[in-house]
Amino acid sequence: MDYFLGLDCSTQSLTGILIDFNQKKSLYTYVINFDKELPQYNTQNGVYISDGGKTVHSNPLMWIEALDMLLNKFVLANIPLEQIKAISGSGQQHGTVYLNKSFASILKKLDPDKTLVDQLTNVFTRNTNPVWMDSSTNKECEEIRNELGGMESTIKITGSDAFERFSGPQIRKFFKQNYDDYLKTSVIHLVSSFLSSLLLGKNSPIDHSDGAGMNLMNIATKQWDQKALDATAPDLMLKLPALTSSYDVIGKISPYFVERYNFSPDTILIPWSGDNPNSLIGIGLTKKGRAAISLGTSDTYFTYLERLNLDLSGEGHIFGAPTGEYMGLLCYKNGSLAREKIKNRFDLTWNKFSQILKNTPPGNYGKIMLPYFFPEVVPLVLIPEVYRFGFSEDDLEGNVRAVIEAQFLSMRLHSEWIREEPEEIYATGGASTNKEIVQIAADIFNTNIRQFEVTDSAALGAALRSSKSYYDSTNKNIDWTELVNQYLEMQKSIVIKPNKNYTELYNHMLNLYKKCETFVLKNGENPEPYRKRFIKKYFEK
Ligand code: ADP
Ligand code: XUL
Repeated sequence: MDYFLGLDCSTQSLTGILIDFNQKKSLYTYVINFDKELPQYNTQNGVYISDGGKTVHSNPLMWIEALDMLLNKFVLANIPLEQIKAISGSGQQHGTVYLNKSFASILKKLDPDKTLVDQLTNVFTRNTNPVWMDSSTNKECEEIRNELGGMESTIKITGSDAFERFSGPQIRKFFKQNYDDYLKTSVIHLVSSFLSSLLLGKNSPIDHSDGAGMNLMNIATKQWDQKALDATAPDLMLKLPALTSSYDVIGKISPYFVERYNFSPDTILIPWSGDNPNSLIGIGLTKKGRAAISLGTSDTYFTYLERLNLDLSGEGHIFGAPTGEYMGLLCYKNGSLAREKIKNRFDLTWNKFSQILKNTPPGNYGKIMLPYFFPEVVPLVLIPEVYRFGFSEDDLEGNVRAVIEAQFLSMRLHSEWIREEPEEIYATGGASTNKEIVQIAADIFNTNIRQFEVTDSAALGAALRSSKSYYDSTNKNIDWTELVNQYLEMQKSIVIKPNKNYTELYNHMLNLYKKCETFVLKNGENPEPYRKRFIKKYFEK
């Protein structure tokens, strides 16, 4: 039996998917929701938000406890963990975990009679740690960018401009504000490499794909970049784990898991990676011509890239692809949580929300929203504020349609640099199950959107990555595209087609949206006359 396990520690939950590669199906999936199942940590949507929304942290002990809980669920469900050949995982990107020197020695001698959380309480030099939603490091970004010779040069070195949520600026802030604790830190992990270390029983390397989201790795050589490290914090090289390919075998599972959960001691481990790189594999983007939208806590738009293609305008990112090449990505902070703000404001269910989308017209009578409920990454908005053109915050139907149209108009507008007009866009993440939302995306992009039954593409991608490395290690080489196609072709999917009647309307609305954005963020001309013409053309017949 060729069983593989993929884990995914995302913003709001920890998911485990066990797949049977021979039968090409997922045998068991379990999700631990942090707020609901670990209420003692008092998180909201998996995080702690303070400082007017700028500082966003999570709790690494909560993730550790979730891992114990998840594996217990697998045991209770009589899942034959001893049959698993290989494991990999996925973590929300950019978040950093700060550990003291006891971490490695404690991992080496974990007692299988005790929980992980009981043994790892004192290994941190920071009790809570910044995650991708944090935008409190604007100053540090500026300092790093200047030190590296400006935005273009920062992008050329690290694959992205210096971004508030990226690990380097976050590490710099910690070094500046908590110097003593920085000195006590012997290793700084990403969420992915931190959890990977638990399974491995020692410090795990960081994989090239997730490492690219730190502003510390040289995007061309895939090594730590000494200039970027020096621009960030002193002696940082000594505190960072090694870098490795996403598909390397990094070792075998630690005896703790063998004894406590009955894993086979031969289970091999593949480095964990970021959720977006894992999703790239989980929905099968292993060659050119397709793009994906992931509608999770964050919304992302991403695509596989055969070669390095930098966005010198500074909005997009280049990460590694787990296949060894690259991926281009745009990230929106105002994803599901922004949609939920409107849903909760009017006390709706998702069903009712969808009904409203169905019953309101594309173009929304010219009502435009700039949905910055939280600080935004694309375009950069540090102080959250929602702007409405032509309607009020009490307009139920107007708000529901406006938030969804705004999200996809913005995505279409800002993804031009990587778009290459995909033949099809694949959708994944929690909100991709919502047909009405996906229909609006298809109409705005004027492209077919494929919706999969499996929405946990990050966990599935991790499981598929582990299968690829396992087969490589047994000399049963299967090419990446063949491997993902073999598995994914067996999964159910439906295609949502764009309604061509709205192509022209959305082309106009895209310009209108751009004018509204430029007006608010760059002191552009007042969009009102253009908006009036739009209304006249489409709604006053
Ligand atoms: P993450 O992996 O980032 O934690 P998920 O991909 O699991 O997030 O997505 C979780 C989100 O999916 C929830 O916050 C919720 O808003 C959204 N969601 C779930 N069901 C629906 C639905 N039917 N329509 C729209 N959004 C939904
Ligand atoms: C990507 C990003 C988010 C996180 C959480 O750059 O910040 O997508 O990975 O999902």
